[in-house]
Amino acid sequence: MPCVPGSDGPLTDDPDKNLAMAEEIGYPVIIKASGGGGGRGMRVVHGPAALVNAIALTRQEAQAAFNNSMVYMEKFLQNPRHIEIQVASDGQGHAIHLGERDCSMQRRHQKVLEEAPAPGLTPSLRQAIGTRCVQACLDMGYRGVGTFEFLFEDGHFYFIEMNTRIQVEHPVTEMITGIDLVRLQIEIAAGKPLSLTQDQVQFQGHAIECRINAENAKTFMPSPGKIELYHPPGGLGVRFDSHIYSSYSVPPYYDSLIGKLITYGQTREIAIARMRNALNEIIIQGIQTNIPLHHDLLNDANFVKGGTNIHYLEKKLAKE
Ligand code: MV4
Repeated sequence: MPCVPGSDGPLTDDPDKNLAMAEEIGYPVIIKASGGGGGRGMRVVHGPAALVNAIALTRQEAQAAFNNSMVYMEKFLQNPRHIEIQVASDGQGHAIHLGERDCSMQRRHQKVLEEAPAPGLTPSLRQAIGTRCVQACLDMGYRGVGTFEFLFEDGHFYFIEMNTRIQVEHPVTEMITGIDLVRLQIEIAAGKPLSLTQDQVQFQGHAIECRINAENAKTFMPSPGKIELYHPPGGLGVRFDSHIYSSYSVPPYYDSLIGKLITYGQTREIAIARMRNALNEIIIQGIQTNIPLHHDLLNDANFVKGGTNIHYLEKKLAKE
């Protein structure tokens, strides 16, 4: 598996060794807690003056938060995209990949919009990284659906984490493969051998998912409460996965995700056009939602061009 250049396992407490390692990798480096993930327990270090202290602090926080003080070092990639590979593996010697999703459009480690395929990724790169993930599943004896998370920069994939579950953004993969991932997961859990081979996985068209949250579109403050009026979008290539209805009360206790608006088209341009139409059509009254943010993104020249990195949204919001 291609990894970010870094320590070969957990760091020791030898300051000279750690300083030499960072020098060899090249600053900036990032110190990550082994027990962390999803953005928790990380510290970027820009030069040798801050390194030893940063390792000690990250270790302390990791011990307190995850009851695990192990930390490791990686080169810090400055402007990567977040691209992940969907897999399914039966633990009986059969594994397939279902291509990638680009999840770079995020704020504070919360994904906002995802798409498949990743703009600009070539079929040969897709096949190469997909095959690596399949091999990793076979080597591990992995059983279940899963996702290998990568940073992608300058045409190279760097593995960072694995998600051993179905994910919120799985519908974009379902739309471009026609494969029901939840069914696949249940079949695997039931002990059935994989019912699909890799050559039965064909990628067709483009899909985009906008996460609809009950929150203020500008401040991101949660906005629970009663939905007074709900009207869903529809039409060819439009899917809205949600539990809401007119008179439904969004409780204040959970994540603010209330629906996933997914559009599909033969091309990315068509998926974008259908998303713009669907965002115009959907009505959710009584609470605030982030639909205005999605309108803005779907009309953003850089998003429309495709291939924005993980910092794009936060930089865009800072400008406004
Ligand atoms: C990185 C990185 C840059 N270089 N690792 C953040 C969450 C966790 N999954 C890994 N993360 C990162 N690891 C190296 N070596 C930048 C991030 C990162 C990030 C990654 C994916 C999606 C959004 C992110 C936002 C900020 C930082």
